[in-house]
This record gives sequence, structure tokens and C-alpha cells, in this order.
Amino acid sequence: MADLTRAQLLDLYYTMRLTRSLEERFERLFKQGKVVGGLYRSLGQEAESVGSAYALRDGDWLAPAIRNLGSLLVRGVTPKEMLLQYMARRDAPTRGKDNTTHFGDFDRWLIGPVSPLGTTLCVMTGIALALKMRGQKNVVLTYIGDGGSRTGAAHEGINLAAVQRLPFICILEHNGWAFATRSEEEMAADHMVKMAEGYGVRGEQVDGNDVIAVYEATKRAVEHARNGGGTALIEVETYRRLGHAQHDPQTYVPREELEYWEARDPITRYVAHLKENEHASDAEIQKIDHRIEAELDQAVEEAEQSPVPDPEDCLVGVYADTVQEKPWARTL
Ligand SMILES: Cc1ncc(C[n+]2csc(CCOP(=O)(O)OP(=O)(O)O)c2C)c(N)n1
Ligand SMILES: [Mg+2]
Repeated sequence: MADLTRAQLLDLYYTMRLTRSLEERFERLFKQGKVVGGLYRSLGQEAESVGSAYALRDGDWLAPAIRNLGSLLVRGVTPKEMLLQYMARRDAPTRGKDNTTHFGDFDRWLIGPVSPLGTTLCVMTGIALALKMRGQKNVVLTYIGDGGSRTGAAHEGINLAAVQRLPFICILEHNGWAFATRSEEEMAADHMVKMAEGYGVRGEQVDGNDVIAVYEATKRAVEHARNGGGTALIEVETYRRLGHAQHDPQTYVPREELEYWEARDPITRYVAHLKENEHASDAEIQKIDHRIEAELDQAVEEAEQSPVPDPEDCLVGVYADTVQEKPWARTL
């Protein structure tokens, strides 16, 4: 199987489980009024976020969308950093100034999501163009949903990447819904991968609830792009098992549909796979689960100790520092 060591196979499990458990903590904190801003769960989609990001290496740029917390964990963002950010604390990546998912880190090749859907694809196309012009052997990876992929911005981003043969990989998240609108009501094609032919790029469709399949498909696309082969679109077939965000009780979704996808849960499936192939025993899985809970207990405790932001911090990092140096700049 693939090129993954046993330690990496267990790491994939650890990261998917951590994604789910961290989001469960967020939900609890949200209900306690401690999360500031939107909380978008990725229940049922952990495999596609984790498996795709796992195919990257240092120097490759990643831009997650709202349901790709798992990809950030793969790329080294810690649960504590995310807890601080979601609770808008002083020590958070944006020092409490921006909404939950809205943070990036150029030092770690991470770009924060842009709210108008599709726009992130244009930003990432720009980065991919810079990589190509500099002759760097790196790629960019980003995500777009069935809904978001219908925007003009998404089209422009993908088209430019395609025409310029940029090292741009986009995961097309076909998860059944965009808010309360079914995929079929916003998209006439039955599969998103069909977009690839229209743009003249490499396309692949994969079971989004199979972490190894997602990893392998992304790895193929990454290697192709790294070797100058250009853009790739990968459709991951998956399902959004909770409402759009915390305010959405999902009353528009038939019970049987949720049950169908619950039976195809990516983490349960992966545990069965690990056990069947004797990569891990029940005891080892349990040990990882306990480790995650202990790590999260500590991360939550530490994050809650961080105070709310200092008022004088509110403009730091908002405007370019040079503006402050201009004689006409307003003194605060
Ligand atoms: C251009 C634009 N239109 C509408 C919105 C509001 N909005 C945010 S997320 C969302 C649904 C996105 O659905 P999809 O792309 O399928 O992603 P999913 O929620 O399924 O992960 C909408 C309509 C937005 N952010 N930008
Ligand atoms: Mg969707």
C-alpha cells in the first residue's frame, strides 16, 4: 500500500481523530459562549482534509476552506493555536482580531480563507504563478465546495491555473449540500470531476471517505505538478453530516440520508482497515485516543488562560506599518 510507513498510517488515524475531537471541544466551547464567530464542523469529511494535506511537503502552500481543519493539523498548526484563535484570545494567531477559521502563516506556507467563495482559488493561482516564475519546485493546494465552485471567481482561478499550467491542485469537495441547497440544485453535472475536461487539466475522482485513496490521488497530482505537468482537480465524494454551522439544525435533511453516510464514516472505516491489515490493534487505537484527549485537556486549559486581547493591539497588523510612519498618519 502506497509509500506510507506503519508510523505514518497511525499518524493518519491520529490526525483524523484529533480533527474530530478538537471540533467536538469547539462545539462544547461554542455552547458555553466562548467561541467568537462561526463554527463549521467537518464531521464525516476528516479523511479528505487529512489525506490530501498529507501529500504536501515544506514549501508547498496550503489554503484550507471552512471544513479543512484537519489539513491545518497535518501542516503543524497546534490545537492550542486553534483554540486561542477560535476563542479570540490575546495570544491567538490574529491576536483576537479575526473570525475563527481566518488565519494564516506565511512562515508555514499557510493562507487563510477568503470569505467570498472562490476567491481563494485566485489567490492560490497567484502564488502558483510566482512559484513557476521563480522556478521553485513547489505546489499549491486548496479546496472548494460544490457550492463555491459555481462562482465566477472559482472559474477564473482554475482557468488561469490551467492555461498557465501552474502547479495548482484543487480538491473539489462534493459533499451533498451548500447551506440548505442540494448539490443537484446548484450544479447540473453529476460529478465535479467533469470540470477537469472543460478546463483541459488532469482530473481524478476519489472516494473522499477513504483517507488512503485521497492521499494517493493527491500525491499523484502533486508529483505531476511538481514535475511541470500543471494543474489538477480532484473530486472527493463525501458528505457534510452536520448543518452548515452551529445555527443550522439541518431540518431539511432526511434521517435516512444521514444514516447512510454515518455507516460510511471515514474514521470507523479506517480503523477497520488498520485492524484487518494488522497495522494496529484495538489497544494501540485506544492508546492514541487517550493521548488525544489528554493533549486536548491540556490545550483547552492553557488556551483558556490566555486573556482577551489588549485594546492597544486592535490595529496592529491591520494596516502596513509604513502607514504609521507617514507624517500624515493619524496618531493614536
Ligand atoms: C460568493 C459567496 N456567496 C455566498 C457565500 C455564503 N456562503 C458561505 S459558505 C456557503 C455554502 C458553501 O457551500 P459549499 O461550497 O458546497 O461548501 P460546504 O459548506 O458544503 O463545505 C455559502 C453560500 C459566500 N461566502 N461567498
Ligand atoms: Mg458542499
